[in-house]
Amino acid sequence: MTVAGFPIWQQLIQERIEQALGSYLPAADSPPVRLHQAMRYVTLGGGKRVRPLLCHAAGEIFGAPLAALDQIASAVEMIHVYSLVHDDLPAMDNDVLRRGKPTCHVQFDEATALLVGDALQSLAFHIAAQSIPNVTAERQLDMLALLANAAGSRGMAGGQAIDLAATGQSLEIVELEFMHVQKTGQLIQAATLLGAHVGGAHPDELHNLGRFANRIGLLFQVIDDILDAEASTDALGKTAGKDAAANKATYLTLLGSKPARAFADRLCMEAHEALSSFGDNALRLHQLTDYIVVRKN
Ligand code: GRG
Repeated sequence: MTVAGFPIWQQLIQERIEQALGSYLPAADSPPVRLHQAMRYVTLGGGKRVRPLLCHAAGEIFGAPLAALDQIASAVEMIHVYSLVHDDLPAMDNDVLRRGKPTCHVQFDEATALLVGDALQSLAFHIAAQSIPNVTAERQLDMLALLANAAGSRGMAGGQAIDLAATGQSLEIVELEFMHVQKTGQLIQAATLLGAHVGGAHPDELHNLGRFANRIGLLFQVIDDILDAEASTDALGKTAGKDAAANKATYLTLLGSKPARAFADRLCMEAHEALSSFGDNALRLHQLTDYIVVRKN
C-alpha cells in the first residue's frame, strides 16, 4: 500500500479539523450572535493545527477511528484557541495580529474576547465528554482529567502566569524550561496522549508517547523563540520580535543562536528516539517532529 506524503496527509487532517470545528461551533446567526460570530472568527480558517495533527498522528499508531480523533482533536484545538485569544488581550500580551488577521479584541471588543475564551473552553469539555466509540467511560474520565490538568494552573494557565511574572526578569535555563513545559508543552502532550487514548493505548505506550511529547513541546518552543527573532511579521501572521521588545528571556537570549539550534537538534533526536518502540506506525509523528523544526510560522 502506498502511503500519502506528509503534505497531503497534513492537508487532509487540517480539512477534517476545519470541518469538525465548524460543525461543533454554534451557528453565527444563533443568539448571542456577536459571541458566536467571534467564536467562529477566531477558531476557523487559520492556524497550523499542530495539536490536532499530533492527536491524529498518535491515534493512527493504534488504528483509532478518524471521526473519534476529529472529536477529541477539536476539543484540544478549542482550548488552544481560547488561550491565544486571552493571551492577545491588553492585560496580557496586548497584540493586534493573530493568524494573519486582527485579534479578537480588536475585531470585536475586550469583553467579547474574554467571553470567547470562556465559551471555547466550556465547549471543548462538552465535546470531549461526548461518548467516543470503543472508549470506556473510565478511560474517558482519565482523558477529561488529562485535558483539565493540561489547561489549568499546573499546565497552560500556570505557565502563562509564570511567563507574565517573569517578563523583564532574568531567568535560569531550568526556570525557562519549566515555564514552557507548563505553558506550551502540557497541551501538546495532552493532544498526543488523547489521540493515543482514543486508539486504546496501554500504559507503557502512553509513557513512551509522553516522553516523545515532552521533547517536541520544548522543541516547538525553541523554534518559536528562533522564529520570533528571525522571521517577519508577514511570514508569522503575528507580530514578530515581541520577545525582544518585551525584554523576555528566551532560549535565544539565554543560550545564543547557535547553541539554541543545537539544543533544538538534540530535542529533535530525542523525540525520534522516544518513538522507536512504535516502528513504522509512528511515521506521522516522525514527520510532524521534522515539520516542527522546519516550519516557517
Ligand atoms: C491565556 C491561559 C492562557 C495561556 C496562553 C498559548 C499561550 C498561553 C500563549 C501564546 C503565546 C506564545 C507565543 C506561546 C508559545 C508558543 C505558542 C503556543 C504559539 C502559538 O501556537 P501555534 O504556533 O499557533 O501552534 P497556531 O496559530 O498555528 O495555532
